[in-house]
Amino acid sequence: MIVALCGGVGGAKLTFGLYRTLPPDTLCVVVNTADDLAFCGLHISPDLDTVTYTLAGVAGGEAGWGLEGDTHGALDMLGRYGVPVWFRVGDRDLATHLYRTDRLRRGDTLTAVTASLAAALGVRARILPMTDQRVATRLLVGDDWIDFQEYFVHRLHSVPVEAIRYDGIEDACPAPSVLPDIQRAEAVVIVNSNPLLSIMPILSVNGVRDALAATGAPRVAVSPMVASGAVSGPAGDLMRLVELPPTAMGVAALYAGLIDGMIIDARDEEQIPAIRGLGVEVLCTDALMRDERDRVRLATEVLRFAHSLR
Ligand code: FO1
Repeated sequence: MIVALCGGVGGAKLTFGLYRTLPPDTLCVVVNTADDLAFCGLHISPDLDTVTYTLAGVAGGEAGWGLEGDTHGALDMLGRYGVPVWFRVGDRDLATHLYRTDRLRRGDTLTAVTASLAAALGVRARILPMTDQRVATRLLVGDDWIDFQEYFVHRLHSVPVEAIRYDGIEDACPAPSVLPDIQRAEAVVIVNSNPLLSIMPILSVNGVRDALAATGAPRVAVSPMVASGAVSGPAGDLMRLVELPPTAMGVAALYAGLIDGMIIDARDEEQIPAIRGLGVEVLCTDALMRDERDRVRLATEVLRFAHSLR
């Protein structure tokens, strides 16, 4: 069993590569749920859906979220009723949120619903929410704490953020098989997701950091920073909140004590000595994923590197 810790679109690409490289039922993906939101009474879990759709091969084209070729008829009608529709939920995607919300209201857990959705879409990897409880990332913008999707989608992550918090994290227990899966993993891969928005919420769930620190399995992280900046999104900018540089070295420092190895891009080669100085081994390669071949190539290199650290 290989365990991957993952957020949304960027991380899902490498996770797809892992899924294609490994026997499918030997991959377990622990997914950030601190981006979850309520929309018209529906429970939306964007990162869980992005990972599930990506592994199922039905994810939304260029953008990477939602379903490929989806339409927005329902959203357009909601707009006519005066509902804010900046969060673009597609018609077929809506079915996922209806199904999830109905099951949750009947008392099922997010873990159970996620497993049903994945199975229905033919995904054989185990996809786990980080927790079955509600955790919500909130960001301090000016004098206001705003919701994650308000920041990320509505304000296009272009406003200055003063602080981040994960509401509910103190009481969040890991979803039932998260800790056992980390404990029996052959290797743990922290994929190239946004460190503060996607990975830190997972690491902050009670017991996850301790389980990672205690496992004897090799633990590797793939840097989302290439050439001293994030490949996409606000990851680089947010690193200043933890007083770390927006570089592979900064991410290695953030994960220090929890990783044995780091995969960085060849353009960041000069950072190798500093990262090794943290006690973290380095694999330097082409860390950009332009297409499906790149995803599989990088995943293969990541797994080979992890095994070399055993
Ligand atoms: N991201 C956007 O940038 N704009 C959207 O309108 C949007 C809608 C959306 C609907 C369903 C879903 O599962 C994801 C969606 N996302 C959208 C992606 C999502 O907000 C972010 O990628 C993640 O939360 C960050 O990991």
